[in-house]
Amino acid sequence: MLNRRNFLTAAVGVAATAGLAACAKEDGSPTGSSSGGSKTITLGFSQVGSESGWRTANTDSVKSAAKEAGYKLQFSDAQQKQENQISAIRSFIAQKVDVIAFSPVVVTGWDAVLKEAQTAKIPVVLTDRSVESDESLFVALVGSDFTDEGRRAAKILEKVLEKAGHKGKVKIAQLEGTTGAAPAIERAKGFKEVMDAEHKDDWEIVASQTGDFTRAGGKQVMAAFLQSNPDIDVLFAHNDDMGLGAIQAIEAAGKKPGKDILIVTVDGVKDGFIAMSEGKINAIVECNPLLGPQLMEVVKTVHEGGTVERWIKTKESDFMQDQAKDALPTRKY
Ligand code: GZL
Repeated sequence: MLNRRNFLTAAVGVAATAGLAACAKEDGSPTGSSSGGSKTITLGFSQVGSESGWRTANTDSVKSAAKEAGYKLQFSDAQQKQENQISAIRSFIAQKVDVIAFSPVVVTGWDAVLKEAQTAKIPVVLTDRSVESDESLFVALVGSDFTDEGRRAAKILEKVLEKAGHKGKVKIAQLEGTTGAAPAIERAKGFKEVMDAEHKDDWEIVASQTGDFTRAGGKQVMAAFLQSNPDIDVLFAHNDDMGLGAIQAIEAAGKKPGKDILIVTVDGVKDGFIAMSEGKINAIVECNPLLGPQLMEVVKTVHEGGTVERWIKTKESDFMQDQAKDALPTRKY
C-alpha cells in the first residue's frame, strides 16, 4: 500500500516525467504553455459511483470546481465497478483529454490502463483513494490518510468509552468498507495498530465484515452481527452510511444505538452529524470529500508542465457527540 514515504521518494522522478508528458502529446504539440495558453483544459474524471453521502459530496465538489476553473469535464460514474472505470479511462485516452483523474474503486488491477495513458502522454491524477501500482504511472494523489483515520477512530473510541463509563473488556464489531478499497484496508489497519499497541488485553474485534460503504449493507450486516454476537459493546463503521444503516438494525433488535452499543464512524456527512446530535452516534472521524478545488489546482499545474507534490492531503478533524449540535449549521457536506 502506498504511504507518505513512498510518495515523497518518488516525487522528483515522477513529477519531471509528468512535466514532460504534460508538455507534449503524440505529435509533440504543446498541450498548454506556461502562460496557460488559450486552449480550454479537458479533464476526464472517473468516479467510483454514488454509494454514499460522502461520494455525492465528492462528485459535487469535483463538478463545481471544474466549472469554476472553466475546464471541460468528461465525467463518468462507474457504479462501483472497476471494469466501468477502466473503460471510462480508455475512452478518455481515445478522446485525447488533457488530464485524467479518478478515484480507484479498489487498489489493484490498474497497471495496464495506466500504462496506456502514459503511452498516450496523458498525465493521471488519483483523487480520494490510492492504488497499488507502479508509482511512475500517476502524478499525484489528492486525498486523505486513511490509516491515520483508522488510528484516530481508535483514539476517539478511548474517549467515548471513558465518557460512557465503560469498564473492562470491549467487544467490537467492525463494518468494513468495500473489499479491496484503500479506505477499507487502511482504516482497518490504522485501528488495529492502536488496538495492538494499547488495547491488547481489553479490546477484541468479535465480528468484522464488509458493508460495501452503503446504508443497506450496514443494516444487513449489523443485523447478522447482532444475531451471532448479542453482547457487542461497540460498532466501528468505516463510513457514516454503514453506521446509519446499522442504527436501523440495532433499533430493530430493541437496543439503543449510542448507549447499548457505542458507535464510531468515519466521514462526517450531514446525516451522520444529525444522528450524532440525536445521541445515536458517539463520535465521527472526518474524511473531507471537498477535494475539487485542490484537484483543479493540480490539473492546471500538471497541464502547464509544472511539478506537484505526490500526496496533497486534505485537512480533517474529529468530533465527539457533544460537538454535533454546534457543528451542524456550518457543515459543508
Ligand atoms: C473515503 C472514500 C470512502 C468514504 C465512503 O475517502 O473513498 O468511500 O469514506 C465512500 O463514504 O463510499
